[in-house]
Amino acid sequence: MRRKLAAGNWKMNGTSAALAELNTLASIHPTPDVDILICPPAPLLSRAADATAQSQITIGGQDCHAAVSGAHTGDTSADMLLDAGATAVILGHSERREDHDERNEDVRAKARTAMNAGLVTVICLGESLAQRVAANTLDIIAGQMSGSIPDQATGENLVIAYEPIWAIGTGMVPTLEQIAEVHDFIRVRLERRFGEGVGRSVRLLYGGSVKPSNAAEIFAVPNVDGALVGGASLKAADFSPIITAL
Ligand code: G2H
Repeated sequence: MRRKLAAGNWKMNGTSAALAELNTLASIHPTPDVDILICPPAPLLSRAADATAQSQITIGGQDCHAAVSGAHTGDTSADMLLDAGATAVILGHSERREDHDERNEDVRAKARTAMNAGLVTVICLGESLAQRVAANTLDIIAGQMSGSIPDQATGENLVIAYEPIWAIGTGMVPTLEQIAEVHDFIRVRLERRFGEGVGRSVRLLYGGSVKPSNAAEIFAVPNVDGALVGGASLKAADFSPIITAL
């Protein structure tokens, strides 16, 4: 049985004042029956970990470098994330793929390093609107899966987030049938590559304009094990009903 996961991606939002939202979230959900992961900006990580230390909320990074350490100005290593109190890291988000030209092989190298360090990796996949319109969605997802997911993936160290690029921060959400089609496709390919045991244990999140108003219907879709939530994770008042809907 896969445990549900509500993951919040704060992106480049929030300063120390935002940590109060974590206290509020923890007080609303003292004993959640789902996993809750918040990924704040890197400078907030250790204070976010401190703020949630007495709660069930876990903390994650939004990226890490493929190298273990070295001359990489401005970058953050997997070990640094762990040291700051993170237990997970988002990798290959479409904003990183676009803004930083991250290719599948870059994501795979980062994931390998993060898994070796002991982090849970939330690897993001998703098609552009042009790819969707051209009926290339499943081919794109297949290529991203084989290119971005390392061979050492397990049900414990891998979470996949399906995030259609055209649905991110736009308010546009795919139909439930479109979400189901892609999640089923990802599940089948995981089982084929890693075997049924691992393939069935990897959690599949949907991401892209998840809100309190649409969370329940998305969570009812087969093979949706939770959500990666951006804008609606910034305020406890918005994220809490999404957690409850899981
Ligand atoms: C997709 C998502 C979080 P939002 O990027 O990763 O953002 O919920 O704001 O669309």
